[in-house]
Amino acid sequence: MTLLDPENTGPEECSRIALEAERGGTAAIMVGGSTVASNSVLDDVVKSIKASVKVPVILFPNNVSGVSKHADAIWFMSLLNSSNPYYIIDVQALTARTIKQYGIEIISMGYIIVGEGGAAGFIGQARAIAYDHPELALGYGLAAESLGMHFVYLEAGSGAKQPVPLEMVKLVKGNLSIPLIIGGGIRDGETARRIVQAGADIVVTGTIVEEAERVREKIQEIVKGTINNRHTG
Ligand code: 1GP
Repeated sequence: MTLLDPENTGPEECSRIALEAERGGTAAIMVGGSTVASNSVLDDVVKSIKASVKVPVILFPNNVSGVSKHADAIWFMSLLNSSNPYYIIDVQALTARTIKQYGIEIISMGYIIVGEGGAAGFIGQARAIAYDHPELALGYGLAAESLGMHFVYLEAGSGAKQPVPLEMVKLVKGNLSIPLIIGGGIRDGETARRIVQAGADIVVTGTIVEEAERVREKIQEIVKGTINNRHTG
């Protein structure tokens, strides 16, 4: 999946990148960013993307400002390892009624910040799980599953120098029954291939897509890395 941040990129550029990403084989466009502060800016970006692509457009909200009625779906996510209950349950309670009224698809997800954590970790006041403690990531992942959440996302932070380590992906996926999403710092097809081989069901790339001169080719490279490389153990 391709992540676009409306704070970095305007509506026209987002729709151009989204279309190229779709042509490159992305499964969905995710829209969000740690510092999104304007619903109207988000609305404009989502509308513009929706007008140009057929793949689903899924919100990836950072706060109450991450909600738009123009999307197909929303990751209804809880930052499980935040030290602030606001990001665990309060922002969800503040937005749940509006999201239900919008009628967009609601997809529950346990969001776990690991490693450096980037801006998401800072804003979300996460107690980021160090890379050498995969067992802690597993604990939070299993807690998400046991609470009835449908997806788990291990987030290294946008632009992370090192993506989520393979050992952490393996341990979490090896003990989890729900799909695992991995994002943060994935920049090439080979890294995507290794992460999928370790057990990721979904790989998210953002920064590299916003920076790439040839978006379609970059996405093709990453998608190629993920196809037919599924972990089967
Ligand atoms: C961030 O996991 C996503 O929320 C994507 O990270 O920007 O490093 O690809 P990148």
